[in-house]
Amino acid sequence: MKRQTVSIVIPTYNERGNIEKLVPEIFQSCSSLNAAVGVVIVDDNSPDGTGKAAEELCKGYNLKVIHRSGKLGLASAVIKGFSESGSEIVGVMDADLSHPPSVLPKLIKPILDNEADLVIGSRYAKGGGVEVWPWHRRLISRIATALAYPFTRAKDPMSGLFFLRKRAIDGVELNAKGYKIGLEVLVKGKYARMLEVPYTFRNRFVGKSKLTPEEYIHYLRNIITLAAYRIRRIMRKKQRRE
Ligand SMILES: Nc1nc2c(ncn2[C@@H]2O[C@H](COP(=O)(O)OP(=O)(O)OP(=O)(O)O)[C@@H](O)[C@H]2O)c(=O)[nH]1
Ligand SMILES: [Mg+2]
Repeated sequence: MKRQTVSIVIPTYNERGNIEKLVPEIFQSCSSLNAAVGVVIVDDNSPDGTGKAAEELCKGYNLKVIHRSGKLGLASAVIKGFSESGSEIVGVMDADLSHPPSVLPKLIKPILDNEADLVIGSRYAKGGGVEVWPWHRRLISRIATALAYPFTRAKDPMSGLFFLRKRAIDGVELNAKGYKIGLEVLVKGKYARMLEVPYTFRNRFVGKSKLTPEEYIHYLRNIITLAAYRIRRIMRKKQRRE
C-alpha cells in the first residue's frame, strides 16, 4: 500500500540556532511512523540567516524552504506552508523546540490510522502543561484560551501545535492575522473527529520571542471576525429552514 504523506510546516523568523537542532530531531522522532514525512520551513527573510541555514539542511533531509520577502506574520506563514504542500496530512510546530519533537508520532499516528481528522498538541488536556512561564504569561494564555471557548470544545484551542487531514481545509478561506491560526482551523475546518494529545510546552531553546503586545490586538480582532462568521452561518441556516 502507498505510504501516506505528511508535511510539517515550521514558520521561522530568526531561528537559526534552533532549526539546526530541531530538524534532525523531527526526522529521528518520525522515523517510527509508516509515512513519508517532509518538513516545510517558511522563512520571512530572517536577518540571522535562518533561510540559508535551512537551505543547507535540505542536503540531508526531506525539507523544502519557502522564502518570503519580509516578516509577514506567523499565521500567514502557516497558510502559505499548507497551500504549498501536496501532502495528505499537514501540521504545524514552532521552530524553537518549545514543541518537543518526541510528541510528533502521537499527533500524526491517529490521523494515519484514520482514528482522527484533527489532532491538537494540548497544554491544557490532562497530562499536559507548561514547563516554566512567568505568572503574567500564564494569565494571558488562560484569558486568551477562555475567549476561544465559546467557539470550540478543544481545551487548548490556542495551541500552535496541530495536525490534520488536508482535505479538512480544502476550499476553506483562512485569513487569521498575526499569531493564532489554529483556532480558525478549528472553527472553519471540515472535520468530524478531533483529538487532544497532552504535551509539555518548554521554554524556547535559543533566540528571542516574537510574541509582541501587537499580537494580542490581532488576536482580539480574530475573535471578533470569528464571532461574525459564526453569526452569519447561524443566520444562513435559519433562513434555509424557513
Ligand atoms: N515566518 C514567520 N515566522 C514567525 C513570525 N513570527 C513568529 N514566527 C515563528 O513562529 C513560531 C512561534 O513564535 P515564538 O516567538 O516562538 O512565539 P511563542 O512561542 O508564543 O513565544 P516564546 O514562548 O517566547 O518563544 C517560531 O517558530 C517563530 O520563529 C513571522 O512573522 N513570520
Ligand atoms: Mg516560542
